[in-house]
Amino acid sequence: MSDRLSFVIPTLNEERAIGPTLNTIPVERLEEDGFEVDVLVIDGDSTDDTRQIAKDWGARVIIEERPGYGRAYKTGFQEAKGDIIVTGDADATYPFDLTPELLSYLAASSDFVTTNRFAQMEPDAMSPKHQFGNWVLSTGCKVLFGTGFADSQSGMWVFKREILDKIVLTSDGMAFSEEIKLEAFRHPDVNAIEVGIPFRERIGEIKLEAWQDGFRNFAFLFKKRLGLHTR
Ligand SMILES: Nc1nc2c(ncn2[C@@H]2O[C@H](COP(=O)(O)OP(=O)(O)OP(=O)(O)O)[C@@H](O)[C@H]2O)c(=O)[nH]1
Ligand SMILES: [Mg+2]
Repeated sequence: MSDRLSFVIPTLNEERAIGPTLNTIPVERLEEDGFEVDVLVIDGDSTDDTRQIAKDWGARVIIEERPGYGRAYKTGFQEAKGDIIVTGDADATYPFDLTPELLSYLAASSDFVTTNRFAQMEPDAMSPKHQFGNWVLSTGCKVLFGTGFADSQSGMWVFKREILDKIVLTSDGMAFSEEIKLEAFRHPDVNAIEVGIPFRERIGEIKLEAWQDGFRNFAFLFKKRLGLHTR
């Protein structure tokens, strides 16, 4: 396995959470394991201290003022130099401390690992409304595409960079999360799996707009199924 690892983390006004999030990346442990670690923060139009806090921590801060979660990731993936990419929100919810364990799936034979937050979710980590929305979208993925994953909206993925040459990512919004999973799971040359992780309560304000994003995500699934999505 190669030894360059890029963390790609999108931020929009996460001044309370970005520090605690970055602090959970086990940089020393990963370096001991032979990885060169590169941490990228892809900042949207933050008006708070997010960028400064990330810079002070030692992250490479890239400004992507075009709006959208998916847009931030597309820019981040272009900038990431690692042969392996690890993603997650800047809200202290995802267990970056478990990166070494997640990497072991790539060493075994997987190319793309997505995570299932329902496996070990803290009480209050996700509202019943969001859990229901996630269930609807995960079921939509199964019905429309025949692919099975439990958590279509999880934002923590660990994957080999080379898969980006095989899959097509079009969404600029929150639907990016289900799109990358659908692309990876449906590609015949990509070995994709889902594994359970702990999921913690968010620090700071959620950016997801439940009804609007939920509806857009659902519409995205139909368009993708009909081949109407565009690059
Ligand atoms: N650069 C950039 N980052 C964004 C944008 N919108 C959201 N983010 C970041 O993307 C991550 C996901 O947003 P969240 O608000 O946590 O939404 P979510 O994770 O889908 O919702 P939960 O699953 O309930 O946590 C966070 O780190 C946000 O700061 C954006 O337009 N631009
Ligand atoms: Mg989040």
